[in-house]
Amino acid sequence: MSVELQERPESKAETEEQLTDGFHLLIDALKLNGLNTIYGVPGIPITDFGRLAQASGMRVLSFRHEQHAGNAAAIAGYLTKMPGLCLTVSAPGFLNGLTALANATTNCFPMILLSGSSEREIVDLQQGDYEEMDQLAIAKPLCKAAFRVLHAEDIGIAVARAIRAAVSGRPGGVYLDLPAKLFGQVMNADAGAKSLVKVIDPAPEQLPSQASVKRALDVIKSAKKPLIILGKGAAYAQADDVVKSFVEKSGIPFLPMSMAKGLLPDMHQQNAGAARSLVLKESDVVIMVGARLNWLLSHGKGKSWGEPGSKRFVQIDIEPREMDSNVEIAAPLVGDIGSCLGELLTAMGDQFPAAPDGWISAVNTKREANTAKMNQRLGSDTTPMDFHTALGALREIMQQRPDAMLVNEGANTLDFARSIINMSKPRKRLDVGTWGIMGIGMGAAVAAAVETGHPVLAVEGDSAFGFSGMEVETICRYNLPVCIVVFNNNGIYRGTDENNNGDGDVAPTVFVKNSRYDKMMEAFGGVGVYATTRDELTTAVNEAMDTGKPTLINAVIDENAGTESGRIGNLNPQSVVKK
Ligand code: ADP
Ligand code: TZD
Ligand code: MG
Repeated sequence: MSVELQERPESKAETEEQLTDGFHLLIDALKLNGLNTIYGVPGIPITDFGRLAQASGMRVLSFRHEQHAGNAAAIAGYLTKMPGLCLTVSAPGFLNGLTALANATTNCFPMILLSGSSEREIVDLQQGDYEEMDQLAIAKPLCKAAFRVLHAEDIGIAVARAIRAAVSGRPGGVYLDLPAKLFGQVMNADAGAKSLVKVIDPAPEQLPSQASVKRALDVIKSAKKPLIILGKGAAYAQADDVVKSFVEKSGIPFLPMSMAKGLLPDMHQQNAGAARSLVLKESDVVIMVGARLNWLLSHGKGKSWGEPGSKRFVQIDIEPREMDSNVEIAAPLVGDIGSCLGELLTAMGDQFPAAPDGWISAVNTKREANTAKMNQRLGSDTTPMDFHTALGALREIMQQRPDAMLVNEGANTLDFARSIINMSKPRKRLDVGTWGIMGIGMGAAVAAAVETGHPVLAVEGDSAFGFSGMEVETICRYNLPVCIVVFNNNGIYRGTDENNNGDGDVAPTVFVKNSRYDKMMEAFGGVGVYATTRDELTTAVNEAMDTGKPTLINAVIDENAGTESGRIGNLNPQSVVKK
């Protein structure tokens, strides 16, 4: 009897105790840190997590394939400076998301891949659990940091660590491993709330040393033919005013890397993009601002850079190990773009010597000549359209709609669009980035629409589009203002390759001729347009951008128009042995 009496008040207390669990703690931890959007694909063990997150007011966007959800998360990170979230199921879903995580890390975009995983005890003994895989070990070499959470009370600290790892220093991808059992773990709600961490100042300013500022300024002042190269790190930094002040106060010509286009308007008179070969070859001091001297800049050496030893580099980067990665850096400036350029501006004072006249006029002359040549080609109105006809039309549209977001992938479709379509505002151009990866298109388009609310124009090679094409259903489902233009030239680079071996197969680069990608969009209730002329293309894009309706325009492009590998044919080994 006495035992019974003692037990009763205890069990009453138990029923009154407010509880929380792993599901809710994770949602609360993310929301506490302002992370309110999840891109993912549901399934065991995270289905209920997605439902509960949505019920809690988070935006949960389901994709058809994790890679595209991951690409969306990466672009969300690039646009917001806070990690984009990608949610995947264990093993196969995790692996599908991993390409995006690795790509984000390579591009210095902050994202967190949250993946459900199977039970540690079974995985570690390799006893064949449902979707068994040692995900943490596999993720580690492909991202900036990887953590596993085994206890509900650690969720708060794990999310905090993941956020800091993603956005501090050089941004990148972070993996958070969430075993199925974690979600159902129950704990006292008050203790749970106390276990959450709101990250204070996740990406603190990083000031350069005064000595490095002085050294950089001395090098810049000594230049006769200075050049500034702006990279996507500078766009990411959101220090737009400081970048503009530095460029304009110095009067130095600048060259924007692909995704840095629009950081200063492409029409800016110091933009040396149209005189690229000249400025790379002739410059004597090159100021790198958030751009790496990787393959995209021929590693800072070789023929395109002129005489060996003719250059000195100033490099501004948040990652100290980037310095001297390919060539000697005469003046490394380690810190965030805003702080470094701010310090340089202060040190420049009011009496900063203007960039030498002869250099500026040589650059201007070259730029004007090349621009005039290009403008002539852009007026072209061929049917079937070639790249200049179709992109001439899109260039005009983008000029009239400076707030629109541009997504771009393909080979010729990418290279021509990059040089033809001017950008007027920062972080509007999203493309294949450091790896030249195909398949970012629809994920980037979804994130661009969701994160900015502006209309999105996705300019896609027909091959490039195919990598993420099924996500047109996602775009229709969420009714996003995305207009996709598929540059349909019947294949990879061009549609004219032939197979002569007699087996009846087409060549490896050729697709079904005259495909109707527009019908894919119609299948999900979007608008499909088949465009063969410049006028038809212009009308259809304008209508899509005005109405905001999900639209796919199949733009018929002359199958002879492209070249192998677009502008990077030099990287493409070709056999000289004919058999
Ligand atoms: P691009 O492809 O446009 O040339 P990269 O991706 O090669 O640009 O280079 C971007 C660089 O910017 C990286 O080296 C990265 O460390 C750096 N970076 C990123 N964010 C910042 C920042 N806030 N401040 C300074 N450097 C940054
Ligand atoms: N797979 C992945 C993931 N990334 C890649 N970059 C490639 C394959 C190889 N590749 C390119 O580099 S461009 C490209 C492929 C398949 C497609 C080019 O064809 P397209 O563009 O139709 O998209 P154009 O306009 O016909 O040149
Ligand atoms: Mg093509």
